[in-house]
Amino acid sequence: MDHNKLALPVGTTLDRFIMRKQEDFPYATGELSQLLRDIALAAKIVNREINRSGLIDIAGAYGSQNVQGEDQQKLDVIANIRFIRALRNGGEVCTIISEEDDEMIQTGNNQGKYVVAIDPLDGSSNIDVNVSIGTIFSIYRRVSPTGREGTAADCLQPGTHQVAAGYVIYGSSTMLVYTTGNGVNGFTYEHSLGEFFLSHPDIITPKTGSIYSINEGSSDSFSPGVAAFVQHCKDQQFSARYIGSLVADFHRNLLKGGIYVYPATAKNKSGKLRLMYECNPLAFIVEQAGGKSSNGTRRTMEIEPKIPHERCPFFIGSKELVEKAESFIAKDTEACDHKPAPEPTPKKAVAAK
Ligand code: AHM
Ligand code: MG
Repeated sequence: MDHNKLALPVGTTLDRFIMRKQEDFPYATGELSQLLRDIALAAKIVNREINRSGLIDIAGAYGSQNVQGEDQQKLDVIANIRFIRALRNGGEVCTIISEEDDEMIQTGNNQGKYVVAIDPLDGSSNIDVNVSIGTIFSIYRRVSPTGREGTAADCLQPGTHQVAAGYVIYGSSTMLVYTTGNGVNGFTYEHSLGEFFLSHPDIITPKTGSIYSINEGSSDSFSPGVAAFVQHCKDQQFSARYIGSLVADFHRNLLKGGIYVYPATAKNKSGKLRLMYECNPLAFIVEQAGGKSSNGTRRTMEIEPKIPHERCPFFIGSKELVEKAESFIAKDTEACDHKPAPEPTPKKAVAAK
């Protein structure tokens, strides 16, 4: 009897995977590895809180608004506390910027080499209705000298400077997906063992796809380029899939092929999503998986951030689809450039006295 069949191996845990990867870099100090483990620990705790949110009084509105004037859910606040606490206790991070906080958060670990940008719970308006939600994070090496608090320059680096990024999706199963710039790997949480196990090694996103994800409720205020791209998706008989929870929409498209778009609209003139907490980390992941991310005209990760809560239009997913969207936008821009300038309005004749 083959004993292995009686007890199948459980697979590679996230901890072991991180350790093995660290061994590839002989001079690595282990701090980044520890930081990723801190994030995974907080994710487990947040996962627990989310799972019991229907049973105890932590679903629903907290009664306050975040810095961007959006209603905070209780779980938004809880997730923010959990991640900040884990990062502070870990000691590797000097400064955090969070979608939920107005100001930079100094952890007191002035020797910490890293800064973290985090959206602790994205799509949280979906909590009450059992729709998948997520955490999105981005890790940068500080640029200021250690031994003092992190600075705005540490926190406002372009996405190309990320050393790691990832997300956690709290869905029908809970997964952590991350990159350190050497491919993308996904881990599924095994509740009974309390561990993330490698389930999606070396994720590669399809070059193209037939899913488009955009909130068409705002179509009246799409630019002509975006409207033409959406029409193109319909002409190709693509499937429209939009949950309204970025991590869930992104994760599906990453695995199946497709495009997620949050363009500029009348309500959100620069788009709704935040460059530092949502766009850059997912852009790093999608590029590492062979996909593409853009603001419609420019690579997301090359945008120089000016403020932590900066927003930008977002086109992300399969390379060919993002390029297609960009080409519709470029045609529209060209058409605008070639339109004759409007005739100046004639000045009213001043009545002679
Ligand atoms: P949040 O950070 O306040 O949760 O908002 C971000 C969410 C994304 O998860 C989602 O894709 C988008 O907002 C949905 O916005 P809309 O309802 O305008 O389509
Ligand atoms: Mg968010």
